[in-house]
Amino acid sequence: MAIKTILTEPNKALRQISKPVIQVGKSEQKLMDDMLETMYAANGIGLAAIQIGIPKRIIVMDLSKDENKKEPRYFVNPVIKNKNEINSTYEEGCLSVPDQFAEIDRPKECEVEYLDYNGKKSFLKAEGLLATCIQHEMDHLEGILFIDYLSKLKKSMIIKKLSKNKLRRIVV
Ligand code: GNR
Ligand code: NI
Repeated sequence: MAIKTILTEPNKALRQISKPVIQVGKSEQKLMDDMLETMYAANGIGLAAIQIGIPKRIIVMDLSKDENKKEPRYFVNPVIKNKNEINSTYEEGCLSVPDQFAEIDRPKECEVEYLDYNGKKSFLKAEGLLATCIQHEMDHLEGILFIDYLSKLKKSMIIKKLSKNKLRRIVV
């Protein structure tokens, strides 16, 4: 397993549309292992493959609060089958938008069809933070970031800040 570098906005790679996985084989499983390790190292609760520069429709997640009780989840080629018309609001953050947070509305519940770590067809009904996180990750597969839902002004302020931080990192 290996910890990979997480791409941060602004970065065109994050805007790609990720490609479906044809078969869940050894290389996809290795990618999922690396993604999970990278996510844990960054203290995130979810990660999409594109965040480490790989445009494949793969997501990993772990919402467990207890570090000693890991509950990794893997989603390959996820598709939302149904979503609640009622929204709920969560304060979202993103490892690709470091240190920025905003309240985002999304459907409160959703049903997802996907392949698991072993390539087995699976189905999940999600609500609460799990539903929010799955939708946040599935947005990454379409090149969408949570800041895209903010006003033009708020979004441009965040991108400006991130660009400045990137420059400073090069200088120091
Ligand atoms: O770590 C993360 N926390 C989080 C909090 C609220 C809603 C979504 C998320 S996902 C984020 C990790 C990440 O960037 N995944 O793409
Ligand atoms: Ni994210």
